[in-house]
Amino acid sequence: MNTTIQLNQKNLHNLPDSFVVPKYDRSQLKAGIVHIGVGGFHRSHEACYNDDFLTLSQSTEWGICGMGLREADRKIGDILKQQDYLYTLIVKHPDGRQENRVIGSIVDFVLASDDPAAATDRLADAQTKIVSLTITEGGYHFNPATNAFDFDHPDVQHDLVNPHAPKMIFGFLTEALRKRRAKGLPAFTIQSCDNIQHNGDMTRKMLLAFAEKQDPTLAQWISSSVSFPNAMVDRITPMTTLQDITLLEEAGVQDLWPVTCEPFTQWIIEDHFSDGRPDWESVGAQFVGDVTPYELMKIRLLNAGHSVLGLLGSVHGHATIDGCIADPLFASYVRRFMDVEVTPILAPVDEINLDEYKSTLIERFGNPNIKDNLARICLESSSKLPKFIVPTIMENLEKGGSIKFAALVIAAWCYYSDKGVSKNGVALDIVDDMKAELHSYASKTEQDSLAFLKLDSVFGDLVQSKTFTDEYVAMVRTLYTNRDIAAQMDVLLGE
Ligand code: CS2
Repeated sequence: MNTTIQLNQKNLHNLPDSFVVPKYDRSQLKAGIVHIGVGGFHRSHEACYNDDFLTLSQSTEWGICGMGLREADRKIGDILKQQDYLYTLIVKHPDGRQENRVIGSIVDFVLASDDPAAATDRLADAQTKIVSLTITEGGYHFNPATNAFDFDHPDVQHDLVNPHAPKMIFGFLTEALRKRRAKGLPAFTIQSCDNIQHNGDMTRKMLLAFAEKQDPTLAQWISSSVSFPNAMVDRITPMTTLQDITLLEEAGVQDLWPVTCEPFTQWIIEDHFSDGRPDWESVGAQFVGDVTPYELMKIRLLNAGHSVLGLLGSVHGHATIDGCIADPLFASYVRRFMDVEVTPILAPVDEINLDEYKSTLIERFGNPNIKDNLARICLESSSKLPKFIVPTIMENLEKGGSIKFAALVIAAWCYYSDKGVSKNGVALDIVDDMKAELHSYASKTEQDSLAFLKLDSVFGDLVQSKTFTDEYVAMVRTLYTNRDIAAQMDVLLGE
């Protein structure tokens, strides 16, 4: 009979040989980093770099304390705690090889909603030198229509008048920094790991907008003391499935929430930190003076490429990114979008050959063992597309470049938001904070072909561009008539 061993510190050295385990003394590790938003991506990326760093350096300063701000984060906190914060990172290679790697760099977890004051104490502790974030693209309270911080959210309103019991990210950071300043401690670095261009600058702008309103003197201190390095982050990390858990059980280990990812990983960071940092460059991260060309390349090609496949693929009836890439029409389409609409607006990146970068992306997307679900890709499209695709369209409109490949994606998104089914009538699993609003705008398309574009908090003033709307209206009408997105893709590729 197969016996499975529970993953925890006590059992760490009794795991099957096929599991790679941390080779550093976790009992000595202090958490120099607090990470807010312990999702799959943090666990496959920063926590993994840090695990490598701890192995190499045997440092005791740079463990990670995970932090969740919402009730929904309770589950990951509980599971991690039960496993002494250990989990398996399953790295899936395209040829079927699988590495099972136990990551040990997380050493604690705090659910901030349980006790906000304890959470801000933790952030304000002298030991905390970096606060890193994966709070999703939508978590920054940025409104593209006004280009400013969105004060309308009820949690923001709450935090403005309840500084000591915050609920949202900028309330927590402001209160923690207030405590640090009062204690005479140096500010921590705030390190965004979200897919937003100039993610550090965006975090700074949003935090200062909030702090300025709540406590202008503190805002000044934050402005002069806190570093917000911009960074480009990359590793495709699909959602964990039951099958992943079962696979580990079959290999002899019970892990209640492993993470799977591809072998590729990249982290390019601007090197300014308020209070020190781990030598992540010793384990493959790259420090540069200006991350702009790298992040632009990654967000506009990889993330946008994902959204292109995600929305067109969902309407067509594909289920996963590799399923799309296995369909030559989709593979050609995404490559053409990258070549014709994105490449011309990218600045050259020193040591990167863009052609190779794009070919590698298509290979990565095609990894048949990753099975990245389109539902994950399309999750929160309302905060992704304004960062991944709309700016590309806007720049092409200014420069007279092609916009048709992207326009069809917006048309598909309209149909997707309106009908909520693929062309075969299969219901789509749409998760978006703006789902109701997206639906309400999209559902007026049959009376007004431009209705969807009028959602200005997503599209800005795109609807004002006649060049764009001429293409878009024709596409939307055809799609609503024949429901055949593949035929439209084919036509565009043939033009
Ligand atoms: C994806 C990203 O969420 C998305 O739409 O494009 O999660 C992507 O997989 C990562 O950024 C890869 O680094």
